[in-house]
Amino acid sequence: MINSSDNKIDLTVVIPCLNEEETIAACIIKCLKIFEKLKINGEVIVVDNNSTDLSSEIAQKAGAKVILNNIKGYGASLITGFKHANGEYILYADGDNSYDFTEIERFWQKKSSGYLILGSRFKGDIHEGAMPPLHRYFGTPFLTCIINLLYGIKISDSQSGMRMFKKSDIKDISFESEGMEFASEILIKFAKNHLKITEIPISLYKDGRTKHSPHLRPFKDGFRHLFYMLKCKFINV
Ligand SMILES: Nc1nc2c(ncn2[C@@H]2O[C@H](COP(=O)(O)OP(=O)(O)O)[C@@H](O)[C@H]2O)c(=O)[nH]1
Ligand SMILES: [Mg+2]
Repeated sequence: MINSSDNKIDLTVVIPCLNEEETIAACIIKCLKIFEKLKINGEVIVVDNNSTDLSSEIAQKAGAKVILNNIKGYGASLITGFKHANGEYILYADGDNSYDFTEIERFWQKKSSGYLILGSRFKGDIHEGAMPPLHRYFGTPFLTCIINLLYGIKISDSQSGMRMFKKSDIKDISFESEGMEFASEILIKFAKNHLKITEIPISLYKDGRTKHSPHLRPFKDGFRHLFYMLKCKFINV
């Protein structure tokens, strides 16, 4: 962690982590290097959800602050991470080495109050083996199309896992999704609160895992996204 004398943190990177001992250190090291390059006073927060491997120990050694979160789920971990973030801005991305944290530089150049900066893999590079064809040609385009139609937004990648916003922009927003549908919730809440969403191209690589498969369950999580989008539009108006 890099702290200036006045101790103001510019950027908090939040990484949700469940059994990512193979890749978490590489992600943190990239963050710390980019903080140094851009002279950002940054912190990395890893939110670990009872990993059964050495993720927490490795993350701590690599220079992150580790928060152990008992509530299961991707969304629950991010919500907890946001609460603990001290940075003026918050960026989050996966800890499986599929996103390139050196691309923080492009997010940082675009930083702006009132905006969610959404990394679009469809406007950038999706490397070989990085995204299953079902997600690339059906699931993500379908969910993106629905969210655009329902909420009057115009994005290309609703399922992107790399995003940045100003912490003060979410101070009056309460998030509720504990699972993967949190990716939709944050877009919906930004749209409903008249905040803007802007995209920048990012790269997606094949994750660095060899011991387990992704935590995302395509059909179950896909339906949770869809249900959440419809619920927010027609029930919790
Ligand atoms: N703390 C925590 N992290 C999670 C949980 N589920 C997934 N993650 C993390 O969230 C990120 C996204 O999960 P991933 O399996 O890569 O989903 P995918 O990229 O959509 O296939 C990874 O860094 C995971 O380790 C969870 O229940 N708790
Ligand atoms: Mg991932």
